[in-house]
Amino acid sequence: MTARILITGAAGIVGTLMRTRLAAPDRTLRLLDIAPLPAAEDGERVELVTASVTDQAAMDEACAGVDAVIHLGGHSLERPWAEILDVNINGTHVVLEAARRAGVSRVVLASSNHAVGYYERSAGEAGDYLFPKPDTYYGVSKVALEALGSLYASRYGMDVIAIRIGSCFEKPRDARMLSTWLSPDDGARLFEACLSAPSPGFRVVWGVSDNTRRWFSLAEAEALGYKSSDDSEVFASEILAGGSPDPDSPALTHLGGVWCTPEFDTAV
Ligand code: 15L
Repeated sequence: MTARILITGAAGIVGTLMRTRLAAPDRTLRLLDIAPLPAAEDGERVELVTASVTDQAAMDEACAGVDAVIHLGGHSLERPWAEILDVNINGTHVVLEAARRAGVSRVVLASSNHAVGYYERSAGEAGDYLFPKPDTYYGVSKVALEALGSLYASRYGMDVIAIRIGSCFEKPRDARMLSTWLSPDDGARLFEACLSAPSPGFRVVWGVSDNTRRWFSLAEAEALGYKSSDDSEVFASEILAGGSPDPDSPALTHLGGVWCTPEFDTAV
């Protein structure tokens, strides 16, 4: 059991979903975000840190005494290049560097399906380690995050696992998410596997539940010890109540869905 874990971006959607799910009696979660975090509940073993992932001194301090880092911090949607470069790309470097300096040998990085969003669905199941094909600047930042993770694993012998998360929400929100959904409980199972797999070195795994309509491979995640228990199909009738969408609609032709459409061209 990993005793003390630093979670960056802990006030975000995934961070909030993981806060209770990664809690354990013999574990302390150090929750870090630039945004306000809800106060600790009675008996909750958390430490709250207000800091930016771009602040090296603050991140050095936040990494002191932790056994592992789960890096969820950064913009979770498309943003202008300067913001992506600063917060997502530079921020990931700052976090990895802080972990290295503090002697934290295991880091789990939140990558995204948008690192490979321009792959067409017609190519079949998306395998592990698919060569990058980002759909946005945000997707580029996730490719950079994976590259930085690889560098820190190769150069410093750290264990770094990048999870290409599909769509991690309480429930799937649309037809595409019937394929890309990572249930919060499966998300916690996957993070636990990433924290405890013996000497994984550098890995890239898909973060997805075992959905009936799944687009992504489970092989590499399962090799780390992950076993999904959820399937979005239980939400299918509710989501598709208004009818099934055209499989040729932009939301369904590429892994990244509508992120591949011109509306997401924020080239500034
Ligand atoms: C992501 O990477 C986003 O952070 C999240 O908000 C969702 O849009 C998700 O991908 C997705 O593709 O559904």
